[in-house]
Amino acid sequence: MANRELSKIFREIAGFLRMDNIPFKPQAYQRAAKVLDGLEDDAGEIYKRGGIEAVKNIEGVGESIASKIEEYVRTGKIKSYEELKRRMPLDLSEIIRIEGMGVKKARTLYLKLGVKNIKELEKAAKDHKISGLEGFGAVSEKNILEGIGFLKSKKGRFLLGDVFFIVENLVKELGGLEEVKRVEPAGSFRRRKETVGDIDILAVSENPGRVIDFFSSRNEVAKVWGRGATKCSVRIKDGFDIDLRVVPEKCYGSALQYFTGSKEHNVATRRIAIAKGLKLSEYGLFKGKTQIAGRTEQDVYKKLGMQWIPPEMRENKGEAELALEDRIPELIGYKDIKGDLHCHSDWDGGKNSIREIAESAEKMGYEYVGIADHTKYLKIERGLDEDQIRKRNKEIDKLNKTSKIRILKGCEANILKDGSLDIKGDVLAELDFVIAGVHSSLKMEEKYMTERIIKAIKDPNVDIISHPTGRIIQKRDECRINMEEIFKAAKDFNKVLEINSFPERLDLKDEYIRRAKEKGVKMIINTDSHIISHLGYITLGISQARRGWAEKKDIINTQPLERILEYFKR
Ligand code: DGT
Ligand code: CA
Ligand code: CA
Repeated sequence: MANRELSKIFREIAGFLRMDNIPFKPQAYQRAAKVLDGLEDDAGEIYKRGGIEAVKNIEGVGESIASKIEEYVRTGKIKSYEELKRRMPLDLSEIIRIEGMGVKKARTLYLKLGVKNIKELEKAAKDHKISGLEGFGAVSEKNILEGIGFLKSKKGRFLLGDVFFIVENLVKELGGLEEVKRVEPAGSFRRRKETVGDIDILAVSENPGRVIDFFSSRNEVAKVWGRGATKCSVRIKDGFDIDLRVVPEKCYGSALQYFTGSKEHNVATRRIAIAKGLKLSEYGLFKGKTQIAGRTEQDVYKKLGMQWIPPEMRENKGEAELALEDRIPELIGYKDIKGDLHCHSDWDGGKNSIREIAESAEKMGYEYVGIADHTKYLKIERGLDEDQIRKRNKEIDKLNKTSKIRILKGCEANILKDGSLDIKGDVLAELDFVIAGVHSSLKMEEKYMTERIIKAIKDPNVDIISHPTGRIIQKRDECRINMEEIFKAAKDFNKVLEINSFPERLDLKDEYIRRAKEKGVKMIINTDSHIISHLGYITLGISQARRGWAEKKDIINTQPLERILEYFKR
């Protein structure tokens, strides 16, 4: 898995070069990092198969970057990178994770105050050494401390989306082993919580030793915390921990139930068992000394007199009671989405052309896909003005003549400070759908922010509000908004709230999804993709919808094209 390590190094190199005001090169490294993130083939394997020439064929990789990849694959490090780090011995990738801290600021703080890491940064801010520096002020000091507070509250938790595909691949590989009969992730990962502490994997095998050996000797493993006959615990190079447990088949179901949790859900189920004169543990459901269920999870719940409960609901929020009464809702399924309506194309600085997006969407089995480029207020995202939108629409019309799936014309307009949009209504009226979102002045008081969004909801051209609360998980709080009023307005004006699937957004979050559903508000699950590899994030949004107990009927893009168009009839 050299791709992820290389992409991290290239991002850091880009940062160091930007610090030195070196032109062009940083963008090249940044671009290569982005390509590596989305690359299916491993760059290390590509090199081993075809040498440096093959590496140069990777998009965005030129002579100089290819030789760095070669050096890394052969020696495990990159000399020029080590030198950069020696000259500027600061933990750049850590520091710039703080909202509002860029490389230039990190450089100034290092040169003037010797700040090398977050700990020293916090001390400098608390001692008020930063506010006096040029380019900083009392507000930056406050923002820095706020940002550090966020990182601390993270306490070693990881974004679900950052670990998701790594864990899925690992589980698939384990499943391919001859000794492994069954294998599944459990814990918060199986419940698809937005952040996870560690990953718990459960396997069935008659030869646990072999499975543990295979797992703990893998290349990705950085450290083995401990290993026994049937379990082991490791840290992998991506920084997170995995617990693997191997259990006998006859208690796989009860172990899966136990290790999926949540702890609170387990307490509730155990109490139900006790009330029936039974005992529930990871080893099975017992009547006296006899195991009466344990092989499958279904059976465990059934013998408890309960319906099987989807893991995403197991948070002790009333699901156990519903299961006893046979009232578990039929949640939206992972294959129910018929189209993604929030895709940025290369028209607004996204990575892929509309044709490429449509082809990928078709491969995902979608019936339609919506292009929602940024509009002009967002200069850094190369937002489109009225003329550019019309030009882009012509391209979409042309592509639709041959495209197998329908490409819908949309945009993601900016909700300005006063609630108006940054693009003219007559152009919006020509689109198939309009998303509107807040991307600026995020710190308004609750009353004004709420009014601002409601004004956009009332705009007859607007169909969808993107990432309604504006939060960035572990980085930025929700904007101050009265969500109850937003739900009411969305319901009254029949507008749709987005469930944004981007790993650090997941916005609406589970709690709000559940509330919106109770209020009868329609939602849409979108990815907000800027490159086609992001289209796969849809699964994360579906997970959150399921955690919010959403059903198919609550989510409009489970509907076929005609219904969607009818919905947006304008
Ligand atoms: P995480 O890792 O913090 O994101 O959250 P989980 O839910 O994955 O928790 P973890 O890894 O500590 O344990 C995995 C599951 O094992 C947990 O969801 C329920 C079960 N479990 C662990 N410790 C206890 C316990 O003390 N009591 C009960 N009832 N269940 C437990
Ligand atoms: Ca866990
Ligand atoms: Ca664990």
